Amino acid sequence: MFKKILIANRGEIALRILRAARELGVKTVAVHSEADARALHVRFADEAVCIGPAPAAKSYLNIPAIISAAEITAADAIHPGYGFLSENAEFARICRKCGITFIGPTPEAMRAWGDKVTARKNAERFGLPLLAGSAVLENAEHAVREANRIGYPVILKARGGGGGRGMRIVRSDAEMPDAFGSARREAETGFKNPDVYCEKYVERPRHIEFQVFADQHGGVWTLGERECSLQRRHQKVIEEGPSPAMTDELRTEMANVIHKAVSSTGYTSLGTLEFLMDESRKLYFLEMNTRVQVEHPVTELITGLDLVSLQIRAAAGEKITLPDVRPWPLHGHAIECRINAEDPKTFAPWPGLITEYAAPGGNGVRVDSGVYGGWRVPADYDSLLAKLIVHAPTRREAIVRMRRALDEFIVGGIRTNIDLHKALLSDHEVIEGTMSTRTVDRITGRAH
Ligand code: MV4
Repeated sequence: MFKKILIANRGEIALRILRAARELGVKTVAVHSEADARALHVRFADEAVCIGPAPAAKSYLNIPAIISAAEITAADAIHPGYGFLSENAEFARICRKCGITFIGPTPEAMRAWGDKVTARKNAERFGLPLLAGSAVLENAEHAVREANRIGYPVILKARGGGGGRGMRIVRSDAEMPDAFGSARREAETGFKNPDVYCEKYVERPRHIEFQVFADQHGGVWTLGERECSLQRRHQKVIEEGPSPAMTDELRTEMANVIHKAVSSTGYTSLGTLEFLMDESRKLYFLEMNTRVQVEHPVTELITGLDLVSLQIRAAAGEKITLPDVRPWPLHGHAIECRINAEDPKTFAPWPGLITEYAAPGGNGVRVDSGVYGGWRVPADYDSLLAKLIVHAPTRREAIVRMRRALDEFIVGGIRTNIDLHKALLSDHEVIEGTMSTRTVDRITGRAH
């Protein structure tokens, strides 16, 4: 096992990793920006190093400063959390070169799955279901030819993309030249790679993702799915597991194909395979996330596993002895609400001083938070304050429990999206479990 882990992140995920490390008997190093000197992760860690000014580019994305902090404190591993450097293959490669274990997949695996065209090729080769799609499009005429082969509507996507940026829906030949041009320009500015490809567009999809975990000794576990359709502008708002649209039969089938794909590519560590589900409940592979995800607690509660602890143990080379059962048995129902500091009307971030803070508790309630009363939320980072996660025997009981917990949550001094969560959890589609990626827009009004 490692002696000391440096956590290259902040907020609730930094605390989550600190806690797992402490329970494994591993010392911890926090890094922080000047804006985060009084943040909770700095207070909880055994040691803390300031790595630069508030802007992330100068601190949490500052590779030389982070590597220096690891060397000065003699940390033997770095956990990147999510966001920031977590999917940066170059950072993982530099860690390896410096003799520091990057807690995540290999740089080669990150590069292969991070490139959407290679990811699609891998998926095809190993039997994951895919939407009809193209290779990289050479020019607008090529795009028109491919769109006609696939059939409109199609969606243009950036090869280096993800998270929805640079996507264009195209419904006819006439729209293609402009859409192709702007998709390429956006891909070039956003991802420093102008390559775009196209795919059949699914109109009202659900977003369903499968959690996987693999050790370095050939052990691979597929740990059920999460339903993440409740999103606004590609930011997830509520996640739950299991998905209300999943059947035992489909879950078993997916667990088998995913197990095969993950084993065949030699993938290690935690990973998430994202799928779209169409209205006939067919699933199509979209992309793989090669990091621990914000919503991992949903899977922890329904599987009974500590995913972050497993991720650290696997990175240390431990052979993991979990039962080889497929699909992994799921217990009860979990829901996660992301509590953000934001303007309830415009959804703009609302940084500032938290004057009052009391988190809910009681049976079946978990709060992963990075904040406390008296702390000032900086304007420099994303607006996630806390994750409120509930677990109950059934979906219906989990919704009731979440409403009860939301009613208990006290955050004073800043605005939050707690009322949005209450509105979502009283919407008929959400209650019935028939939501799609359009549901949040309908409830909030599309004007924003
Ligand atoms: C799609 C799609 C429909 N058809 N691909 C958005 C994020 C990126 N990971 C993929 N995304 C989508 N890809 C095809 N072929 C619709 C979306 C999409 C979406 C996906 C998941 C969750 C929310 C979404 C909101 C809008 C669009």
